[in-house]
Amino acid sequence: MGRLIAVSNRIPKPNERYSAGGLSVAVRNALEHQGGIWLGWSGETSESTDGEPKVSEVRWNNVDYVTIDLTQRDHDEYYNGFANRALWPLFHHRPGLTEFARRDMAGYYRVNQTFARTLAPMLRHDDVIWVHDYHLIPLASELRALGVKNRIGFFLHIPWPAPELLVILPNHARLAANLACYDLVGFQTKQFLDNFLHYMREEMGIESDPCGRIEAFGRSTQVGVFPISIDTEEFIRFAKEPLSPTSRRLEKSLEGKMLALSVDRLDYSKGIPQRIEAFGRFLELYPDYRHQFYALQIAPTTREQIPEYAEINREVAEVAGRVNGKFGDIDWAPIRYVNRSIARSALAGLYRCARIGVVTPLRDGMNLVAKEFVAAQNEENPGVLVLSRFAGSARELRGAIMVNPYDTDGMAHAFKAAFDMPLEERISRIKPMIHYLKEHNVHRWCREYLEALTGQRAVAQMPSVA
Ligand code: GDG
Repeated sequence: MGRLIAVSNRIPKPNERYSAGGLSVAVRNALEHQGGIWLGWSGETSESTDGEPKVSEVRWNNVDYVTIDLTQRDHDEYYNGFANRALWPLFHHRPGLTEFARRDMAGYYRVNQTFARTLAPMLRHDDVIWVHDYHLIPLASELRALGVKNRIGFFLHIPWPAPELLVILPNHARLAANLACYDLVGFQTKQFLDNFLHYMREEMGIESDPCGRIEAFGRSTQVGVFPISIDTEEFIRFAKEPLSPTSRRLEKSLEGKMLALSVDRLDYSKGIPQRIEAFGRFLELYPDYRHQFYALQIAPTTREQIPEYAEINREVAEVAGRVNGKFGDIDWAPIRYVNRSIARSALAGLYRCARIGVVTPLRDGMNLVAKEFVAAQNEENPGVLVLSRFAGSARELRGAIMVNPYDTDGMAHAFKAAFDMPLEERISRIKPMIHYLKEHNVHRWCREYLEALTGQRAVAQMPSVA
């Protein structure tokens, strides 16, 4: 294999090794090992005078980090528009929040063209290209249009929707044709892969063979399931370190009460208001638990320029205030809400302080927080994971208490079961999951994907489960 070329909407800073997430660490390891390029948006907007975008390059440990500025219009149409107001809500099964505008769609294709035009002249014939996520679905077709013949893979980090929802997008057929320009398309779960194959069969009349190969639009594309994971050893290591000052402050403030912890980007797909509502219901059904626990929600703001995100911010603050007002006392309030980011190295300690980890998205590609929570637990005295059946990780983390986040009473009962769970059962649930995550870490995910992309491994259609 030649060099590895990774492309994603945003890329980490070259020297940001430990503050970056597991995905960045794994992709960066592969890039440094093979040598290569990581291309993405700089996070900046600037107006171009000659029609060409501002491109910056930094070389660090065998890797060229290449970033492109967007114009304000690109940013509005491609990022805030088509990617985050059309694809994100629709792929998370929220058609009511989906705003489709032809202008945004044109911006989406235009930015993908800009990425392709920037990348194509940098390529060597044996480079292998790995494209990440929904912002860049058309990138391979734009590269192919420029004559690029290299192997190109795509990995979708978010769900692929059911066919009857996908067809709401006026350009659904074009997106499918865009995907067919890749040599390998990876999904997080078998359900998302099945949604895609079902769409290809029903809408396009294209069948896959038993190995997950589809012949469409004059090309052959392999599809497969590659559930992403975390840097498990890193989390275990972090969790074993002495508690950070942040975790110590938290532990002290609990005054011996139990902690239910949730960590999410502030996003309507994560089910945060429904979860806080369920804590209110829990206190209504089981008043003996008043003063017995704190539910801490950490939710840093994201995508704040998009109106639906300002709305979820308001909604979470409102429901947390209401539940605290109704069930709180002069010396205790059940919900603690922190609307900002916590240092990555402190997160593992917080996970370890928690009796329950509450991860209840309405729909989620994988959800790495669920895996991080499990990896951070003390095997001799672990916490309990309460997990939405609609998170991709529910397919693997079978030792969790599974919930339906739309069922407030069901969630309330699950909180009680989790708080009451005897030590022996907590241990017997957590141990196989930790063992599974040690085996299935993000480095393995990265290796298996790249081996499949370069034809060194057959694609497994069904991942193993914990
Ligand atoms: C997309 C898909 C898929 C969160 N708050 C803080 C913080 N985080 C970190 C977590 C975790 C990451 O952010 C969030 O990852 P998730 O997987 O939970 O969710 P998305 O951001 O929606 O990611 C998702 C993922 O891509 C990977 O394929 O699993 O389904 O939606 O690592 O720890 N990190 C820090 N402070 C915080 O306050 N440092």
